[in-house]
Amino acid sequence: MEALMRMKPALRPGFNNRFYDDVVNGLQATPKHLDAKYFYDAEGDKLFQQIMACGEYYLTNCEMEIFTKQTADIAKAAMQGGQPLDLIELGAGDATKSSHLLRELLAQKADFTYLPIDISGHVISSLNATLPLSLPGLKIKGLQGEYFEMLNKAAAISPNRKVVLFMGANIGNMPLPDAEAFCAELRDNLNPGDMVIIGFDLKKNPETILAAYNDREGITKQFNLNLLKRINRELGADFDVDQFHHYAMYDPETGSCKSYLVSLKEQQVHIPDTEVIHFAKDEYIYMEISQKYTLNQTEQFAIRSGFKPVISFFDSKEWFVDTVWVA
Ligand code: AVI
Repeated sequence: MEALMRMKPALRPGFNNRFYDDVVNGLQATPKHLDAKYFYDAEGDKLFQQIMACGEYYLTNCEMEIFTKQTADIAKAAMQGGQPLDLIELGAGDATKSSHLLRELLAQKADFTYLPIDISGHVISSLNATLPLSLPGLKIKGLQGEYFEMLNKAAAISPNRKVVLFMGANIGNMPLPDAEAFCAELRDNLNPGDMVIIGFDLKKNPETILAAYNDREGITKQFNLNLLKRINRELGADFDVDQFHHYAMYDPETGSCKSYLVSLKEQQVHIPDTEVIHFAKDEYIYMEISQKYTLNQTEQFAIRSGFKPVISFFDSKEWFVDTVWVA
């Protein structure tokens, strides 16, 4: 292992150069930052499952309530405009929530194919193998890769009308301008009449939001620290994770919830083949944004990116919305 770490990064077998470059650039920048997409290695996936199951993290339960209690109405909205259709899910994960919609569409004998898209090959092969067993008759074609590349592939596979699911408030992990650019690009990749169903976490009591990202058990803290551990594991760095404090804050005016890791002392971190990274005491690494919206903002967002908002589905507390836009 040590010998492997002494090799030039680009020469190591299986080395993720993109990860290395992003980490080094982020830690050499002012202020320091890391890309939240790197939270999700095997350990990060497990910690995220624990976050979703913890009491304070309301988002999953709210969206689950929408997809279990309003399944027929969501199916009706998706099927408007005729069949057959391709139901595409961006970042499908284990499809727990969307499988309720799939079951409903099967019960209604809709002519559709489910195309989950995920960056993880493991996720896609597991969905391809398990979903047809729990949902007999399901036509599934999992696509492993980047969202827009796979959307193009889906368009090339069939001319069917597309309904794109983008759930879990994943859009919240993009800063506002990036989220808008993402929606505009999504629109450019669809045809008139195609639809998207997007999950947004809504503005609510600031304490409720903050608690979701600062849970008492410290799972979110571990989730953040795991990225430093991942950098140690995969890039041979020497972060002392006990010397970083997890700090989450929510600004009710802008709706942005942000998390940081704050250095508890002046310290240095070594990453092979690059300059030493210096941390002043109290210097922070910006880790993640989880943007919260008003319904009105989501509608403006739809319009600015070339969609027409059609219908919105809320949970009973109106903390979360899955909103349907037509291209
Ligand atoms: C995946 N994403 C929507 C989560 C969120 O709520 O922003 C990620 C997360 N980060 C900390 N807790 C959950």
